Amino acid sequence: MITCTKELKSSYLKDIIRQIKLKNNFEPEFIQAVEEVLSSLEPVILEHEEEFKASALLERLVEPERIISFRVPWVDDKGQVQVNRGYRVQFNGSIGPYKGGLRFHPSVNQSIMKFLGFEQIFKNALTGLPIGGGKGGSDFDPKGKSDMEVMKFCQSFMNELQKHIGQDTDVPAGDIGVGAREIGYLFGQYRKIRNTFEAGVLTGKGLEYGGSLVRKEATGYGLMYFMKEMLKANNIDIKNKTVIISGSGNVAIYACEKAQQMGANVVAMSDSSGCIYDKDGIKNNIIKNIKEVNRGRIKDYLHDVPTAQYYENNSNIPPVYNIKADIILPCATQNDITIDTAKLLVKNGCMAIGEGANMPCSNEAIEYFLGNNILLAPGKAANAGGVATSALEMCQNSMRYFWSFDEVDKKLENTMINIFNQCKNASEKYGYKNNYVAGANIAAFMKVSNAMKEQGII
Ligand code: NDP
Ligand code: 2IT
Repeated sequence: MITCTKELKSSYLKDIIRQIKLKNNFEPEFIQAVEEVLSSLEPVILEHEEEFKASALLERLVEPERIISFRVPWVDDKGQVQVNRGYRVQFNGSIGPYKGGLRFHPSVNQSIMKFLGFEQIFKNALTGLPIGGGKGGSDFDPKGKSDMEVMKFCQSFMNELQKHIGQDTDVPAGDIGVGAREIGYLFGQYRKIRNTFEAGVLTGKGLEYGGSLVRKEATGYGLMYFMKEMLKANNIDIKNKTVIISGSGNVAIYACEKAQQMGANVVAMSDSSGCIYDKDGIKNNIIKNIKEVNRGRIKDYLHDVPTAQYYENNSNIPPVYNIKADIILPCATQNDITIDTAKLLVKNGCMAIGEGANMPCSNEAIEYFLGNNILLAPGKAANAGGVATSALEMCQNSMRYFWSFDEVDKKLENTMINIFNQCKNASEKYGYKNNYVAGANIAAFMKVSNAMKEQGII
């Protein structure tokens, strides 16, 4: 399905992909995300080629409505001035206020911001909730920084960001390196500058000041609700299946929790330094303590469970992927699974991949999985539970009310089942078999392109 550009039939599509590569020459992640989406849309584009061409629909779809880039100066604990670069990409607001996370990681650059913003447009459309696509962040590295330094950075970041966001304009949330602590500091600074308690301006807030129950768990839980539904549609029971998870952050921890609740056996998790293997099943409360409380390394697991094993990252294939499992959940970062890793996973007999992270599989890896009949739950559908619950947080903020844990959890589960059905139906309608990657892209594109069409050339 992710057809090579040279195999495409639509001359319009080929031309667009050529233009995007030329225009965004230095943005490989963005080109990768666009190529994956556009090539799978070919059957829809062929049906409407003249209409899309006349309104330059694809040209407009791949050009962000706005990119904001700004200086973030702050003073570290030694009194030295540090300068980082901040971003907000407001990609597409046709179905609601821009919505998407903030990533604080040293690798952040415009290419990564644009790929994440582009993915978010389609993900948000799949939720069925009124949210457009955006993303932001900074090359700031929270690792090893004191709380005070993180606070000072967040305050400086918000000094500029506040000019561009608002509950009806653009609503940021967390992503890599941005959790409850950072959202708290960002919200505090926004409230101070604007002199207003505008709860709906950020999501992922603490429960005491407008946060929603289940938001913390939502991406990981949602991933597993999607996975269960995908397996069920293929007559597979998740119970007793072996699972490995790449990453041990917010998404990974709650994917692990829900997988265990569903009766699966999670045997490995990782961070950027290495992975742990516990054949008796990962003790998730220990991982939570290491990552959520101590901000430590995954290796620390061995202090509590000396029978577990630790493998350091030292080759192009992260060691977590050497461990045999039925279900693979990449929940760390983009391009974690390259073609070499994909070949290894297939050789080791995996049956399903659930993308908790955004774009964790390279396009070649996706192609390889699909070609080998591996069930692939694409990130923009399978990890949409986080942003869907963010939209529920916005809804509760507007009502000045809140729902119970079970109420939000049930809405999340229904949303994920609905997203799975959209992927399945769109994939079948266009002649793809069990190709939920194409299904997600097509179902989302139909919504966004219709909204763009009805709003005219803007
Ligand atoms: P966290 O910061 O909580 O955790 C990130 C995890 O991934 C950590 O274990 C981290 O290890 C690992 N990781 C990050 N970067 C790298 C890297 N370059 N190489 C190897 N490992 C890395 O982030 P989240 O759990 O929130 O996000 C994980 C993924 O899920 C991201 O792709 C994000 O975009 C996506 N996502 C997040 C959502 C959310 O609601 N939070 C919603 C939907 C998608 P270490 O600590 O060593 O860096
Ligand atoms: O990638 C994502 O969907 C997120 N980081 C969550 C975004 C949000 O607004 O909750």
